[in-house]
Amino acid sequence: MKILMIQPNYHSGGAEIAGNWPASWAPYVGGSLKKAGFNNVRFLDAMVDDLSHEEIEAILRKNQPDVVMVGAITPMIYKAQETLEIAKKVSPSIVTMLGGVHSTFMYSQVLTEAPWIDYIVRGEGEEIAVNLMKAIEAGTDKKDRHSIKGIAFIDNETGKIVATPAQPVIENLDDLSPDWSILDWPKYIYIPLNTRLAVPNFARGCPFTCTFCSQWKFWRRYRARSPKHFVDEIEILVKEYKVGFFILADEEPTINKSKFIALCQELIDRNLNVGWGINTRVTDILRDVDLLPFYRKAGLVHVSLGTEAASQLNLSIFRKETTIEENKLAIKLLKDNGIVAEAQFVMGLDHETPESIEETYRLCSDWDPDMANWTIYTPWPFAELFEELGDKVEVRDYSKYNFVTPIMKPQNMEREDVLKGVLKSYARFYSKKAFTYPLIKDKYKRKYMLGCLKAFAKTTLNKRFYDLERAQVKGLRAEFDLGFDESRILTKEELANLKETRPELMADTGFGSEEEGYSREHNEHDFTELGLDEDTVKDRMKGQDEVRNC
Ligand code: B12
Ligand code: SF4
Repeated sequence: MKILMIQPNYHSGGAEIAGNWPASWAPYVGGSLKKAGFNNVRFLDAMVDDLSHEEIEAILRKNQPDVVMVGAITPMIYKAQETLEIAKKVSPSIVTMLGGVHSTFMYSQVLTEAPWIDYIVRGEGEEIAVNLMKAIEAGTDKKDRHSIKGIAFIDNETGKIVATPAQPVIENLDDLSPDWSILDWPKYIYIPLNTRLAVPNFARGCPFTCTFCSQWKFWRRYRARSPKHFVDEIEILVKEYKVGFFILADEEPTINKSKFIALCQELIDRNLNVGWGINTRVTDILRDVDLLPFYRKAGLVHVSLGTEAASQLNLSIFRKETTIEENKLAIKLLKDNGIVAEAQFVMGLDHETPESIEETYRLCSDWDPDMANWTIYTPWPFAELFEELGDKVEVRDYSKYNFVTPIMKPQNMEREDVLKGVLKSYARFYSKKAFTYPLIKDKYKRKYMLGCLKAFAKTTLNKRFYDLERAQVKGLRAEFDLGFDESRILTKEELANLKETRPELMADTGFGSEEEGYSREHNEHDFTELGLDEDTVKDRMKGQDEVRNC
């Protein structure tokens, strides 16, 4: 059976500006298919190759796959739907399959809008894809699909949308067997180091339950691989595919301190000479202050820090003095240890004003991180907070749910002004850094920072950064058209009656929680299995309703 996996061609000019990132779902799901005996699995990266619909169609006509699989996060959902529509147009006999976080929760809307999608795979894809593919190959899928766990589809007989019970999570992540050979490696270059980039998964899920976040719901239970199994994979990536840098795809890589230390030790012992980066929280850096030289020795060269203080700042300026000091300290500690420190700020919350944007910029200047990243608050339609926001979320054009477009209008500011303020912060921050990066003494770090600057400058000039193409320069002023699809902006009346009039637009937020062991209410945790120390738990429990970006 010929299986073609496609990453939809979606761009928003955020993190992607650092280079060409491989889509990890494809090697992970593709690897499990191969292990199950499906040997003809290929991957088309329409995003990195920037393929038009016509080009995708031509490739599909030439290759005539039996199954087309597409993965999508929220902003790329329409592109994903369109990609699968092309597949059905090429041949109605092609089985179309969609997976990823958005359709896991929003299958009802997706199947209503895109009835040409045969199957939606909900949640962690490896095992479900194999079960489904076996049925497709045997020609029994239509007959048996009600008993295949973790899928959604339109029942041909009734015309109704059906979602089967969720598949249990993969308890032992050491069972993962990603097939990295499906990637066309020379494409995946990380600009800061001009080397190949991989995005492997060490741990999945998160033991916390922040109300604005959906990742903990998606993965359901926190699990980590054994450090040895994980580093075996890194060894393959380095030795077979010449990967020089990897960024962990994890939500919470450092929470289990002993496992993280073991991972670093394993990397040191194998002397793989590979750099890597993570996203983590300030408190983990402070917790591990004595270990930072050890982490650096293991190749950890870039740490992107969550945004607790920035959100506090938005909500009530300088309310928690200590946290702001902690952020500053964590940045200093990382820098002192030769690790690139990146600060992340979430902007555009309800209380944002031009003054608070300026204040955030000043604070950032004071902390002086090596890099700074301003993302715009995005209300995922399946996160708990979304329900609380209720009729405030009138923009339902999910293609703009991308961290670079203000979906929510702050009380006292226009959306466009949030965007302008953020862009101004970027311009000021990086124009200053252009003078200081060349003076960095550490050769590796200097190369890294100048590479980042190059990526930033290049994508600003070609207007890919932050989707700058939407700016119209009028004299000395720039005007922005946020480009929302008007038909996807709901009125107050529509919003008030959504559940009754448009039930398909509602998320299935209960995904997989009915099964024994998965149900987690907000603020309900069982950390015993992780063996976390009391301080870590206490720290993670505070400020759960505030916006963090892990
Ligand atoms: C790496 C990464 C990127 C890379 C993407 C690389 C790529 N080509 O996919 C880059 C840096 C380019 C990127 C960009 C963006 N990203 Co990003 N990114 C991540 C990150 C850190 C890891 C994702 C990952 O690889 N996970 C590991 C894989 C194995 O998991 P997975 O993709 O979910 O796949 C599993 C299942 O979903 C399922 N599955 C997925 N697809 C399919 C398809 C089929 C057919 C099947 C059967 C199963 C299946 O099976 C897989 C294995 O179990 C996550 C944060 C996180 N910790 O998860 C954010 C995250 C996915 N990104 C996010 C966002 C919003 C963006 C941007 C819009 C932000 C921006 N403006 O920069 C852009 C959009 C892309 C673009 N081009 O503009 C959000 C998405 C939230 C949402 N609700 O949709 C996340 C969750 C971050 C967050 N905290 O909110 N991102
Ligand atoms: S925001 Fe971070 S800490 Fe909170 S639930 Fe999501 S992944 Fe976990």
